[in-house]
Amino acid sequence: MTQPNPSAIALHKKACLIRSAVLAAAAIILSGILTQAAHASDVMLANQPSSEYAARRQKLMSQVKDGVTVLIGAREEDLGEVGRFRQKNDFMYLTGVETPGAYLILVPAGLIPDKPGREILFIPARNLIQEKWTGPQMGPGAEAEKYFGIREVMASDKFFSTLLDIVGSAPARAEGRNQTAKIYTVAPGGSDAIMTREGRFVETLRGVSSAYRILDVSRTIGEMRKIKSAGEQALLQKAIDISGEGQRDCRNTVKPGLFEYEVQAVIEAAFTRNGSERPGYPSIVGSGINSTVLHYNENKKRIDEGDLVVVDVGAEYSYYTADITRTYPASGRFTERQRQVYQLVLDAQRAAEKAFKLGESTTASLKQVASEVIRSSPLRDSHGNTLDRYFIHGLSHWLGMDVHDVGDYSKPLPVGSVITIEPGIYIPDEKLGVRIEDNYLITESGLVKLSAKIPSDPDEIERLMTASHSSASAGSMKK
Ligand SMILES: [Mn+2]
Repeated sequence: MTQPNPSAIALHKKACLIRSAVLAAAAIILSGILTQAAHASDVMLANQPSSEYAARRQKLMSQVKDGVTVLIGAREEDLGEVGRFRQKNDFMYLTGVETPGAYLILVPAGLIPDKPGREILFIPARNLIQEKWTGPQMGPGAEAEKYFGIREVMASDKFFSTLLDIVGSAPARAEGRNQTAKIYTVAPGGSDAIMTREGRFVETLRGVSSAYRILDVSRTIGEMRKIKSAGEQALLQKAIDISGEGQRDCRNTVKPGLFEYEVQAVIEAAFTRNGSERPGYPSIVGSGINSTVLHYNENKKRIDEGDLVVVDVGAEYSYYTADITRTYPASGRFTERQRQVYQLVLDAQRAAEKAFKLGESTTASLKQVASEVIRSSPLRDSHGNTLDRYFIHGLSHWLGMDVHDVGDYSKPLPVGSVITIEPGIYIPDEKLGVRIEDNYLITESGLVKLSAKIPSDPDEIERLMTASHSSASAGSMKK
């Protein structure tokens, strides 16, 4: 299958933007970046020091000693014309490099007898014509090596031949009847995996030699990413605090007559205004019947009097995303039924928090606690059933660079991991959905609720909504 060259299309589409001064300006900016790099011993890459990325690569190589690890970075055209460039999370986690079209090869020490380890980043050679549109890019070579803190930075078009050289010089290992050289990569899954770049990479390798054994490294990286360093925790806290600003503006805005997308706009404006690059996932603003649809994100309905509005949003900050859900009564006051269900969801969340025991609790054990709270409540649906049948999703997931972050769930929650606790009850017959979701860090002394400052108490929510709505009408009276 052939593909058009998307970057050529992009250049054509943007041709009206040509400014001859841009290239000169770009060159000046780039020289500024490089000068800065030459003086800084530890460059910050997406708000984390290059030394931290280097330590992650070392740790990965200490766990994957019997083969070469290869990662493929995102390309400018991967999101087409609609998306801003975003590096892939595994690649970002190990390099901090946001240059489009990059590759990484890690060769652990001793894989090639008597040779030290190697880490090679491949980035495209500079293209001054392209840079007129996309801005200055760092090219391969010594300056990039210093800037990124990576031992070798070569041109992307050398990636495949360099990989074959390295694999060829590693001694083949007898394994069963075959002589194999192991290549670890993020192997794609699913039925159309072969259509992905990673899938084509794997197929190409298989075409070169049947002696290659290609293995998935994503679980190993996933277990590393599960434990957040102090620096990562700070970025998550920032993402959570920005999401709190969005929830506050939402609380002050939401009212009957507005469309869900108007509320979404207010929330995402708060994200952008506070330095968030993008929402970590499509914002969910679901009112009335939509409050019972878990991943509703069309946000097109007009909010009615008496609706509950489920607002599940998360700002992304430097590649880390929050995931906060609040449920608001559109008119500023819960009905008695809404308040009972809301209080039950809150009780379930608090019970799960309280039940947490380091070294024992798993996401499954916490879910059991929350479900039991809902099951044992006297509240019933119109058929007399208990409400636990309306708690239809998991209680918790890892949170990090991915909103549903990577990592195994089978073991007790470890220190340094970050989870959500998000019970919910969704009764379509009553057009009544409630979800309350907060974010927690696991520490030696227990759970720390990172989103504690974002109000979820029903009395407080009513008080704050009433105060903001009456001050809004007082403001309009003055005019
Ligand atoms: Mn969530």
